[in-house]
Amino acid sequence: MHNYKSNIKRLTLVSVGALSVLSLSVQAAEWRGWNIHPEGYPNSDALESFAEKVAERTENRIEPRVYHNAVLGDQPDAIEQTRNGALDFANFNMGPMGPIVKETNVLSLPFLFTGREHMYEVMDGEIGDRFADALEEEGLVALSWFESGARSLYNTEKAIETPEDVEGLKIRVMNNDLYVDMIEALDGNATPMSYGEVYQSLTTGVLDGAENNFPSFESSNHYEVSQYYSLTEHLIIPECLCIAKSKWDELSDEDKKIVEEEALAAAELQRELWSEGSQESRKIVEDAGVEINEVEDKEAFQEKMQPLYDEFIEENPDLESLITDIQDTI
Ligand code: GTR
Repeated sequence: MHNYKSNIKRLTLVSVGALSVLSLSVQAAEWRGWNIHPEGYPNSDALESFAEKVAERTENRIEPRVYHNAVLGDQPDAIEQTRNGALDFANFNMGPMGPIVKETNVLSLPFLFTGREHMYEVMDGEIGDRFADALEEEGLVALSWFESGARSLYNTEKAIETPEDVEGLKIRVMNNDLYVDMIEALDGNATPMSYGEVYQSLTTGVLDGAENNFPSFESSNHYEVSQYYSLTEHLIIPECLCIAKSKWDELSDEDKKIVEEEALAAAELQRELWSEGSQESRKIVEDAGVEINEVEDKEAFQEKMQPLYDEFIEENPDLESLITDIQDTI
């Protein structure tokens, strides 16, 4: 009896010991990944696939884990956390990146890209590498580029057909002064706000509207409280799959190769899922009664954005050639 008991005790001790060794090694390999979107969103599925494949191919030397729904903080916060290594990887939109990596502000100039193909062409080529270099200087290694469709204006009041329709509307923008200027150029009132607060602000009237692509308009449920979606398609902003540079620098060449290849595969998957997901989201919001209108005269909006370009180039003369190089890529 006594012997049996002590055997059990020994066994327990051994297994507890084994467990803690196991959890130590898991801890050492776990990568915390930030994601703003809920599960099932195209980006979320792509990140999950990245995590799974990296774990598999590195035989769990690296175990990326994706934390969805911005539970690890809002985007500007998460950017900081990834730069200082508190987070290991993330999918970031280049919009809120502007205040930190000034080159990326170029990507927030309205109507810069003529469409998603143009954006792919630019970001997958040598110009994309220039952005990646700028990000790396600030502690972020951009391994691949996701897309985020085209952002359009939506609001609780009316269909927007002309720039004048925006006058006086309180519109939420992402955290970047360029977007404040963008809405003010249309005589609207811009409110920078984190994504997670927008739904509530639309219901209480703190905001009249916001701007985003179909998948985000749908998955954030903003469509439940914002009846008009107008196809201004004023912003096409790439997103990155970024790794903390401190983490990246620790990797062996073999693991770097695996992580990079899987990040590229994840981007390919995300882009595929995006096309499908975007159409599905559009249908969901339409079925729910959202009024979607084409904007016939987009040039009218584009013209209003010229002062933004002029001011931007005046303040950042060194970035003018980057803008023209993008415009000339086609
Ligand atoms: C989404 C984007 C997010 C976030 C969000 C927002 O389209 O994927 O990263 O930037 O928009 O409006 O804050």
